[in-house]
Amino acid sequence: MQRALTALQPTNFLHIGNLFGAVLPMVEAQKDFQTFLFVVDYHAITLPQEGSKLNDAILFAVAAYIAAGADPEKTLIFQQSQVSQHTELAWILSCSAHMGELERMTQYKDKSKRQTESVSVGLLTYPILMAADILLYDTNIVPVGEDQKQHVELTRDLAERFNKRFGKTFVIPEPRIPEFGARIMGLDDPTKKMSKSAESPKNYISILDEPDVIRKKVMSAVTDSGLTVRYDKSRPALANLLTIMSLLTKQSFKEIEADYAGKGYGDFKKGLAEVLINYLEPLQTKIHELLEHPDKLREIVAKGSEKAKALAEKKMIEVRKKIGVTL
Ligand code: AQP
Repeated sequence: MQRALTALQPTNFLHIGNLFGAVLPMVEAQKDFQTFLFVVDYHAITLPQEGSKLNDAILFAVAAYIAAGADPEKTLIFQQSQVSQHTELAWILSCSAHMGELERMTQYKDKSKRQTESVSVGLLTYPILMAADILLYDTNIVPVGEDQKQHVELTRDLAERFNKRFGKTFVIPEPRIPEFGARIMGLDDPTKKMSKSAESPKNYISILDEPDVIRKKVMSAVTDSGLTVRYDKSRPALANLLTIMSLLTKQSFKEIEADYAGKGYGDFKKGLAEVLINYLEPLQTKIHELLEHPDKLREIVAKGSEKAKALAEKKMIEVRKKIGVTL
């Protein structure tokens, strides 16, 4: 069976972009793939974190995956830091990665620009750790949002470089970008992707947002000055809201347009807010229920991490032999 793998950084919330771009495609992949869904806590520390909050964020991420439909019986749910082979392989890969390749990464350029203090080496080299995350498990496909495509391409380059030098070792993974929902844009700025680290919470809909917060955020979402509710790429703000509506209701743009024929943006936004509230409510209830039993979540992660470690070690035995450090 082919393998699908994706991971998210732990934060105390996920936004609907994370849900539609990465988590739900992975839930879908459970039908046809052996699936790996994990929390990349070592990626999170590329930016300053408070230890106690990180711990809660890890548990929240696991609860969110399960609430969204990840089944621990089918999907290996684990924690990156508990499988030390990830950092070991990252070091080995970093010795063949080029500075120029890393400096070219759009996400590095964006995030380093936003840093007020000096930029950590980890922020620059994190795509190598991501490559290790993927290559350790002979991953065939990586369901990710559009923003991560460049990192999966770097992973492919590093794998090909290693295979060429030391003989076939790594499977070359393919990014799987959802046709729809791969790039949900910020509600306050439709030219940039919805982002957890956005300056204003008005940028995103958190999957934990309360009904009133959702109403306020949607009503204040940027729109252009048009009047009719019609999908048009040249009106990116409305196009983004229509995309979100379509993802939530599974309706086509034509069907949504028909529902709002003769009505204005205000009505459409009101409708979208209610759809979002109804969509997120059962997910929120489930997340809160799961978080009431943190020990169960810890057990799932511990079991998953143990299984992942065994698979990762198998790959590392091969890697260590190939590079010549096994005596
Ligand atoms: N706006 C988005 N639309 C669709 N998919 C998205 N993803 C992120 N933003 C969108 C996908 O969600 C996963 C999260 O990966 P991550 O935890 O490494 O975070 P990220 O890619 O850096 O994006 P975030 O979550 O918004 O955080 P910041 O603010 O740190 O950039 C990935 O599969 C990503 O593609």
